[in-house]
Amino acid sequence: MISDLPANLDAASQILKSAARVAVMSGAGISAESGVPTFRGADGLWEGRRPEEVATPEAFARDPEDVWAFYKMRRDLMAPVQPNPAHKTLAQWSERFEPLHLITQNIDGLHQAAGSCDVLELHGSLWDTRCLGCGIQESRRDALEDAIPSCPHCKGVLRPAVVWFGEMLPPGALEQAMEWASSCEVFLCIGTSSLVQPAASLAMIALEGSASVLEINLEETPLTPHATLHLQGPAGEILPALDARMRA
Ligand code: BJW
Ligand code: ZN
Repeated sequence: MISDLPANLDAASQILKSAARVAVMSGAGISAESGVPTFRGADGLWEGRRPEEVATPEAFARDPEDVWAFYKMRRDLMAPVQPNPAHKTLAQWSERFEPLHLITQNIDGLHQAAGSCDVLELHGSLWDTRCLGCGIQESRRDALEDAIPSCPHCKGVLRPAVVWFGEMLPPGALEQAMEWASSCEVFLCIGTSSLVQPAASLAMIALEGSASVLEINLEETPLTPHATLHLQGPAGEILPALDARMRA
């Protein structure tokens, strides 16, 4: 299924050309070509550390300074990073499709930096904090100097406003994503290992709703056997190639 990329690109562009309602799910792989490490696999962010050490509420309760050090490292790493041709193509497609619903598991903000509006961030944002005291969530792009930053409103402990394992998604986010997945004609699944729930189930919901599911990934994933087409390659090349074929 994954061997003939040119034929799959032709087939995928035909499917997209005749579609109006498109939903997109992006994962860490879409930002890899911008220089953002993915989570799993060689050189991934989890390599050498167990996710439960840094991405659970229990880890934060145990050692908030250590967890903040991980997120501050990622804020420093992300600050100069720019969107790549995959993010930019999707931003252009918001004009082409009516509608294009963009769902991301990423916390990096690169879709918005590329010009996409109304991005549904299933796992929160690296740039937002939430206060454990008063609950206020706000954007904090400034450098957070303290080892454990505190709330400017109530002096409570701040945490990154991201979704850790064992936590619920932001209120309403899953419901919105499920609605988009069940009502789209094409569901594009880009650069995700399709391992983390409930995000991974959205492609299956789209299939149940008779959508075509197009997967763009360097590798096969648990979704691949179910996908209508698997486009194997870097998202930053595949998406512009699809765009060019759709214009031809
Ligand atoms: C490229 C590329 C290029 C590279 N081009 N491609 C049901 C069954 C089993 C378990 C569960 C379940 N329901 C809930 C769970 C537990 C858990 C879960 O799913 N665990 C699994 C790991 C087994 N889920 C949760 O806890 C979720 N909460 C929840 O469900 O609440 C209700 C509930 C609670 C408790 C019990 C039951 C129900 C919350 C999940 C939150 C995930 N959070 C993280 C961290 C966010 C903050 C941060 O960034 O620090 O989100 S974990 C991490 O994984 C991050 C990512 O968004 C997420 C997905 O990763 P992604 O994007 O797929 O990245 P990678 O690295 O895995 O893959 C990259 C892919 O790109 C690869 O395939 C590459 O090949 C590819 N690639 N370069 C194209 N250039
Ligand atoms: Zn507060």
